Amino acid sequence: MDNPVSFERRARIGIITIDSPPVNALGHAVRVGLVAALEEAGRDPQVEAIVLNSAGRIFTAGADIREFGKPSQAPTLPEVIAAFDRSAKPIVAALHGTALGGGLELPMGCHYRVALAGTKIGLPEVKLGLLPGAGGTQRLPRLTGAERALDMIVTGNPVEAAEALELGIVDAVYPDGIALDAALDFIEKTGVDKLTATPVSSRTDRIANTDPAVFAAARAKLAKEKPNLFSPQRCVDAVEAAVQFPFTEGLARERALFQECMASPQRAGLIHAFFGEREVAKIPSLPAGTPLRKVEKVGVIGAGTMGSGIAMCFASAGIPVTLVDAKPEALQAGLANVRRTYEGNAKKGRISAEEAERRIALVQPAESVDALSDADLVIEAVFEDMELKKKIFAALDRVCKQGAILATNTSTLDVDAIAEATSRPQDVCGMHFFSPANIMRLLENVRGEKTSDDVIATIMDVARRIGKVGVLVGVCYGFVGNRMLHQRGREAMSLVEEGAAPEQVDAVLKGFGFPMGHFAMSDLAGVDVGWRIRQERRKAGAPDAIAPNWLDRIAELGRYGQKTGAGIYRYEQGDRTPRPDPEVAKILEDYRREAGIAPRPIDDQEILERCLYAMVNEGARILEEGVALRAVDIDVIWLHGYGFPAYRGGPMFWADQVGLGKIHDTLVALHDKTGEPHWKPSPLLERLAKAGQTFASL
Ligand code: 3H9
Repeated sequence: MDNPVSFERRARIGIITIDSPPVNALGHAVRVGLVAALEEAGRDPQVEAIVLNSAGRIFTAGADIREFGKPSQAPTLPEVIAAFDRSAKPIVAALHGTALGGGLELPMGCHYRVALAGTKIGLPEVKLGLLPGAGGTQRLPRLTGAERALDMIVTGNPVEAAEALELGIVDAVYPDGIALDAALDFIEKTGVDKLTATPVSSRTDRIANTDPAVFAAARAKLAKEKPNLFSPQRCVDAVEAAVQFPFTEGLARERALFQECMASPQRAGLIHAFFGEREVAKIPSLPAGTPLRKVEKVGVIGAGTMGSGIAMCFASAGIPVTLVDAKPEALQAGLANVRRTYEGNAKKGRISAEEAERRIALVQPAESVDALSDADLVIEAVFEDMELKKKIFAALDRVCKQGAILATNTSTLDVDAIAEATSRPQDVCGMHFFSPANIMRLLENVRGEKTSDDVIATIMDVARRIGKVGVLVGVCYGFVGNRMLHQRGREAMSLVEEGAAPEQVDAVLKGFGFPMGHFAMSDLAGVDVGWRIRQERRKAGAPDAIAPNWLDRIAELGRYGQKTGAGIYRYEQGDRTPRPDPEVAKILEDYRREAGIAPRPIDDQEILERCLYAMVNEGARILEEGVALRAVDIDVIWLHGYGFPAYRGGPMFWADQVGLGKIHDTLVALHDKTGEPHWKPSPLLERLAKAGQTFASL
């Protein structure tokens, strides 16, 4: 492989260039190259100042994350940065695109930094369960003061170049052009002789008078907002060390804390989540170079909450949408929702008022599907009624141009049966958005039996264009996410039937890291929604239909959840906090008595195992059937659609950490005890457990 770092001299300036696509990560070869180039610059008597820059669209994305967990190879990143820090010749880093993590720590080891406008600059390590481990926690406070550094390091959020200038992270911002030219201009304007090789590490002016209260406040805030996370608290410890100790000691403290984070299971889970999000975009079965269909005009049918939310996904990406609803009042309500949302975004300063108007104008109303004759992609989002959907697809078949992609947003119905209502099943697929569609990042793209490869490639690309995490799934009831949720729901209901309180089940799931418990989520989504689905499943004689239970009783009483002020919990006026309700306790008591169930105390461990192992077993079945391509696809669905805690990596990754042998044995014990068929371990889980393997090994 070519050397990813090159050196050249232009007159009195030595230029070091990193060129390591795709993101100039600072892997071993780059680190070796950087040290060699710096030595060459140091040796060359004609070089008076040095520029560090890089090729491509990203300055550098930081340390090479793929090296984590492997033995480190010298020179390490801190060693490379130390060499830059002590260079006798002044070094100017030329930033463009993105400078993140080690990709900012390295420039902070230089003596000056210039950036092109718009460059994103930050230390996002905390999002990977880490802290900046190459001097970032020691040098950033020396540039910005401890308080701002703490904020950037603990949130991991980057700032743009203009703000970085205000904060003191960079010394100059250039409007556009080439970063190298900007650095050369900076040197020329300053004068080579005037540049000094004063390292950031030697500065103390910005941290000298730090109020120790900022650390206590940061710790208290984290304990409240992110009680389960390990690395944010270590970030605070490391920044505190910057103000408490001389640089070298602070650096040693940072290193020790970094190693603690590196060894934590949260780091492994978060890095799995990072790569998983990128992995799901790759569909191994698609032939290389599968062409993409053009998607420039979109139609959405159904102007309800879902349909108008989907329309906004496209409008936000600058793609015009025709929103169709046969009922004029529904159409007006949908458009009003679009307007309200965008105007609200503008009010909160998330977008400009002009941008809000531009997006609103991109959504055009129509009362008939006839308006969709030139749409490239149509997404149907009417309510779950097979006959209605078939009618709509037959109409689309008549109206839409050849090559248009016809997608259904169904969450429960058979995409293949819908496709059969058209003469072009190869163009039909599912695009299952999650509510609220304009906010939730997950998109289950459903491949029907006859969906063509180019349709699959196109909808995966569409997901990327509208900022969603698209995951390809096959046809089955509930696809991947809801099918597994159904298992968790059944267990949660059974646990309450047997004696647990709904709030106990929810507390266990929240303690595990879900943002809300199962029953609080039911109240949010509407208890009637699950009730109707259960009734349909019973009517259809589905093998996994759940027998009538206490939750049906709650729905029968009109307690539909937040929207009716009471559901499984009670709610106070204008407050969404779920509060345990004595009336529900009474309903449960009566229900158990009538059903002849003697309630028993249930411990938290049993709740956790039954809720989650049921999901893992279903996930294994889903994998076996090929409904999900890989275990990581299931993980990503749960991370982005259902709030599975990212630091646990997703249900299948988590199961691997627990040990498939242990899960298998618990499933067998539950099956022996209850005789319930759903507790029978799936053949895949059984095979992996017996071979001592993991889902990741598949
Ligand atoms: C760190 O620096 C630790 C130090 O403090 C201490 C060390 C001692 N390494 O996201 P994309 C891959 S921790 C390896 O699709 P975009 C990525 O997987 C690091 N690979 O592009 C993908 O591969 P593939 C702190 C990386 O334009 C390809 O590059 N830094 C890395 O949408 C393209 O990525 C971060 O946390 C990496 N560091 O977004 C930044 N980064 O094609 C992490 C990316 O095989 N990176 N890849 O699927 C990002 O946030 C985004 O990638 C970035 C570009 C915004 C840079």
